[in-house]
Amino acid sequence: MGMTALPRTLAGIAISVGGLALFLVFGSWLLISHPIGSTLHGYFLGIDRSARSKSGPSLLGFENNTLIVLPSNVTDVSVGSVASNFVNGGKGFGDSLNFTSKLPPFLQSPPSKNSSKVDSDEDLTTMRKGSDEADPVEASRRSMVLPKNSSIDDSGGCDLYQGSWFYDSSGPLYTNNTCPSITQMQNCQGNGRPDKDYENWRWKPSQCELPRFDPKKFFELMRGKTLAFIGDSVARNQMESMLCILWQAEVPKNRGNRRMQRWFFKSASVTIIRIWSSWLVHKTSEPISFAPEGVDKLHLDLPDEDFMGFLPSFDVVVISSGHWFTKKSVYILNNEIVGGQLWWPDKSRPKKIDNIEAFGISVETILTAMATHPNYTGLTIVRSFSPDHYEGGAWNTGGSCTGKTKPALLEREMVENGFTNIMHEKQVMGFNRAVKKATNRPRLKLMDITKAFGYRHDGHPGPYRSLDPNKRTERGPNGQPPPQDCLHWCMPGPVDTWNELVLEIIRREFEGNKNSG
Ligand SMILES: *C1O[C@H](CO)[C@@H](O)[C@H](O)[C@H]1NC(C)=O
Ligand SMILES: *[C@@H]1O[C@H](CO)[C@@H](O)[C@H](O)[C@H]1NC(C)=O
Ligand SMILES: *[C@@H]1O[C@H](CO)[C@@H](O)[C@H](O)[C@H]1NC(C)=O
Ligand SMILES: *[C@@H]1O[C@H](CO)[C@@H](O)[C@H](O)[C@H]1NC(C)=O
Ligand SMILES: *[C@@H]1O[C@H](CO)[C@@H](O)[C@H](O)[C@H]1NC(C)=O
Ligand SMILES: *[C@@H]1O[C@H](CO)[C@@H](O)[C@H](O)[C@H]1NC(C)=O
Ligand SMILES: *[C@@H]1O[C@H](CO)[C@@H](O)[C@H](O)[C@H]1NC(C)=O
Repeated sequence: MGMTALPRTLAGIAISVGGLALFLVFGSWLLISHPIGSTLHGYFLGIDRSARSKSGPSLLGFENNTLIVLPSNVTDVSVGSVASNFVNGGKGFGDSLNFTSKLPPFLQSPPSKNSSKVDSDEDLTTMRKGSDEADPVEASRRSMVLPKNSSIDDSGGCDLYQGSWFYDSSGPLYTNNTCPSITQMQNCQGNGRPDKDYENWRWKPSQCELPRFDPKKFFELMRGKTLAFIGDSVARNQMESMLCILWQAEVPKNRGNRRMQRWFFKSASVTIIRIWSSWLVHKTSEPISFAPEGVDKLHLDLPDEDFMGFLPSFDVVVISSGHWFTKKSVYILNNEIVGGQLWWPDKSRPKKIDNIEAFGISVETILTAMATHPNYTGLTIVRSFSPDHYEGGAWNTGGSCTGKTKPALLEREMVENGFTNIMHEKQVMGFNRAVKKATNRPRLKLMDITKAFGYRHDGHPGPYRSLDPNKRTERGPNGQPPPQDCLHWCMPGPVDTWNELVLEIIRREFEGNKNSG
């Protein structure tokens, strides 16, 4: 499903979430909101109505597109989900699928509060703000994915996300030997992966070229500026790819501290930062109502204050989330428990939202907060949901990307991933809502990589996750695949393309309408 198809799909689903207009004033967390009750009411009505009117072929289509590859025997009947409402003819909340099992817990390492690479405690708030910030181009303020205009970037460039992969023998931008900052789990060559072609495929947008990453160009555009990556371990994956690419031009200085990784490139005074935020929203652990101490409470209507405070010092933010919504947590809206993931002690009590809805709401919350922040004028790039490739099952039910050495070059070689598709839909919906509410010359861009990276089942570490010489890399005699990572991306590898896209978005934004291609 490409971007052009999305608006149709969304219209078909027609879930109107109503005005979940939660708006943050930084520091005091003042909440100006429509009554949450009425919002949720409209929300549920919308689902019921569309579910009723959507029986027949389109319902089946929806089922085929989004749910067909889920393991059929995964059942969690405690969670209401939009997906199951469609499949079950809109019977309401109660029947569902357990999306949790899609991802292995060992992949989702928590942040290291205690970075060993610290050499400075300098706080970010003291950072110099770039003074030579280019004026945003008037015409490029709107999103690239507004409905109906989705295939045309209004800054004059082509749609970067429609295209195909082609083999490029000029090789990757760095190697495992020329970049010292690759996390071992993503050092596929270093971990013994025998094939190498996955490093050589490049993305070609249909209507233009995506230039090979040119560090000189990047430094020129970003002179005096700060680029921050905010998110989970997949965001770290992307940040490290960026570091590796830039490292080839200049060795940076580590200026990290306890709260963030931070690298400084002296020649152009460019700073690259990474802040960990698993869900991007405010998280507490104190007991609330029937949820006890300990289990994470996610306040879906409040952004994560840990990074919001730093925003004014950032010029470009690449933000992403999603996979942690499969983890155990309680969902809170307006200080009320509205749902939970892998946590719902009282099965007789209905959940109002599931993890997929929670994700959509969180995206709207965080992007709205950024787009209405009075002191943040940076460019926000939302990296869309990163597809995993546990094909033929979940991580623990035989799903595997082992043995994939080439991208899926044909549409029919690509295995539809129901969880990815619906998470992507929710994210785009949340993004579009935030764009509508944005004030202050917002610069929000969706970097919509989900479809393009659906083809890259060859780009994950698979079983080559560690240096362990005794690791299993082949299927066992019973057909059981070895333990493997089909979520993160090898470095070098397809993830480097994300940073070529980041550079192209920055170039279009800072340089204006010129099309590179
Ligand atoms: C894009 O959509 C807006 C409104 O949604 C419309 O005014 C504009 O003409 C459209 N532009 C193109 C190029 O389709
Ligand atoms: C924005 O900056 C002004 C002036 O420095 C400050 O008074 C205000 O508290 C800031 N607001 C936010 C939300 O950061
Ligand atoms: C759903 O998929 C099955 C098998 O992949 C196919 O036979 C069927 O025609 C599809 N249904 C629709 C409505 O696309
Ligand atoms: C799903 O089915 C497969 C094959 O029948 C089985 O091995 C596996 O244990 C099942 N998983 C669950 C969660 O029931
Ligand atoms: C969902 O599946 C996971 C993994 O198979 C399992 O650990 C978990 O208990 C299930 N969740 C519920 C609520 O049954
Ligand atoms: C940091 O790590 C050291 C040793 O690894 C440990 O003693 C210390 O308690 C840690 N500090 C924090 C804040 O986690
Ligand atoms: C890089 O990969 C090669 C195999 O292609 C391996 O021999 C080498 O040890 C790796 N280097 C590092 C630093 O991981």
